[in-house]
Amino acid sequence: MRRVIRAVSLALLAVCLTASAAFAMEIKLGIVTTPGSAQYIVAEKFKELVEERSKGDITVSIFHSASLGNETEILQQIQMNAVNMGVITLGPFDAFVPEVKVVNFPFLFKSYDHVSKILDGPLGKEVLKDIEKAGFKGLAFSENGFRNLSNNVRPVHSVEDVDGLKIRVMESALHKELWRVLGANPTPMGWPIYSELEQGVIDGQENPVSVIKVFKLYEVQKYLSLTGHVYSAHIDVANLGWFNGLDPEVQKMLSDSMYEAAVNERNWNRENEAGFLAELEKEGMIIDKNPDKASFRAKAVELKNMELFTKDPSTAALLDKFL
Ligand code: EAX
Repeated sequence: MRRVIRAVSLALLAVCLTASAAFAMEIKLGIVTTPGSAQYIVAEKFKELVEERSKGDITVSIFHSASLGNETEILQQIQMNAVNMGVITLGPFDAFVPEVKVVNFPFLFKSYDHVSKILDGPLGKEVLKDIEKAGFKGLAFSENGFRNLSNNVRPVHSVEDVDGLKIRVMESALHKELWRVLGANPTPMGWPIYSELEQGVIDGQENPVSVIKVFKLYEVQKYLSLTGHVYSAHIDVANLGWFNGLDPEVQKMLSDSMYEAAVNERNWNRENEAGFLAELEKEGMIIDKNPDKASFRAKAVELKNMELFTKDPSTAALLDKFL
């Protein structure tokens, strides 16, 4: 009898384990930055919402601090579904989907309100749809913010002051071309870049205030100019085939959760930007709060007529809609 009971309970246990395995799902999500960063704040909120709403059936594992490699490598892993999702800066994205570089066009957005209006509207949806061509499901836009130039050589007020500076840029043809047009010597590199700045391999870099603060770049950069030259978004993505294979209710829950996580992070960035800037000043950075943006814009606008935007008709058409 005892043997029978044992056999039955083992069978029951096996059924339970199979049933829970059928429901349980782990989502692997990759980012290149560390806890406290914008991407992490998106990932963390997404994890919280999804685990709560799925009542624990779905867990989200966040692989951060470039433990999976740089953003280009994370995107490749998402394409293969070795990683299911990511919060990826738009810079490295344009090698996979040329159209997305339109969002990084210099001086495209007037303000954060303008950004929300466009990226949450039909044009933003069009960009998210475009990335499906490369096997990505675009769920939402989150942000690093407006990018500003920092360097260790001299104060930069107008574009002439950029001349010859060795500036690290994201791994993106657009960013490389932009800094070439502005007169710099652009050097593409994946993130992180602290030690390259510290060792003087590069003179400067460009990033939003939140990134300069969170990654303590003020320790290795002296001059900051609030050029605001490019709005730096992240696209919050999933592997398209994996996502489409999920139950429609789960898809909706993941989309809604990612959108809420993105809006929550954008608000964090926007509410904290002035405070972060004050801290950079306190840390001793010499800040030009009112550089001659018009001089930057006059050169940057030339990009519109370059191959980068003219070669691919669909990218050119999308840029026209944005401008
Ligand atoms: O999110 O590579 C970059 O300059 C990004 O802005 C960085 O990953 C911080």
